[in-house]
Amino acid sequence: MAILQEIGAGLNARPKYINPKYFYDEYGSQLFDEITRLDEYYPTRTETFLLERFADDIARVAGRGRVLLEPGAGSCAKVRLLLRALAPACYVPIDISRDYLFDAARQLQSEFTDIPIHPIADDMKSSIQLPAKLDRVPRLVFYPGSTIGNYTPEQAAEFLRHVRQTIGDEGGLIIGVDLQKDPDVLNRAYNDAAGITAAFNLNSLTHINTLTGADFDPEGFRHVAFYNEQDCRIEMHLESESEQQVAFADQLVTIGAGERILTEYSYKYTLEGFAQLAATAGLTAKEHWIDDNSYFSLQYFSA
Ligand code: AVI
Repeated sequence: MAILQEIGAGLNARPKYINPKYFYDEYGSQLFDEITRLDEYYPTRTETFLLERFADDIARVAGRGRVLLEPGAGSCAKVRLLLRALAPACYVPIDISRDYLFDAARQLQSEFTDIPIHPIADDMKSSIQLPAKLDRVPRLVFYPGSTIGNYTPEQAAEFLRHVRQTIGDEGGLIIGVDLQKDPDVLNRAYNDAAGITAAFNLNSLTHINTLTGADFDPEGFRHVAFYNEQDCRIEMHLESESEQQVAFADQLVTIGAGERILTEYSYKYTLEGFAQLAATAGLTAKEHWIDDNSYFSLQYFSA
């Protein structure tokens, strides 16, 4: 079973790791929602402000009447702030959670009756098949939330290459990218006083227990998050309080006292650094929008 193999490989690696996708069962998604409303967690609030404030300018630069594709669209929340301004020929939200995606798309369609919405349940790795009449309409990819920050730079470059392939020679990309800043601001954002991020991190163990029948005891672990200044990334780990053995699949995994399981990277970029990365994928930086604190950016790239 692929999932047992994937998680098992991480638990047997040195250092141990768990893929951040395991944060997101139903409870984890609720916790993430709570994170986005925390005082300390500036990214969502700041990006929302930028989308509201600059929607018309973004549409002027990125172009109206395009086919708008959103990988990992989920609840399609942020695109609402751009749809009127962009007036796309068609909006194509893409997500692997089929039921959730189709519900969100149906709701959106009832609010934006004049914009055709064509949800696709996929992981964005395969090529996108659209109605033939849209073949010649330039494509625009929308990738908000600094989700790109959760990829290593190599994975990010691979994703951007895929975007470049998807949009062809006439297309563009609007992307939300979190910026490098005072490490205190970053450390606070991932170590909130209410402990929501800690609960979110620990929930990956409960989720893995449910999926695989493992017997992780979340109380035996502590949330650790810090900004690694050298690599310009937040690292989240789960640190074992004591030496313990966890039953996983047909093995017993030993986790030493103080040993950490890596659960997430969240890379922070400079505008120049991200433009360079995108250039390796054949994307050209055209415009960006940032808040007064220079905390977060929306960036537009063309093919
Ligand atoms: C989803 N992603 C952009 C979030 C981030 O900030 O890297 C996930 C997150 N992890 C802890 N808090 C939020």
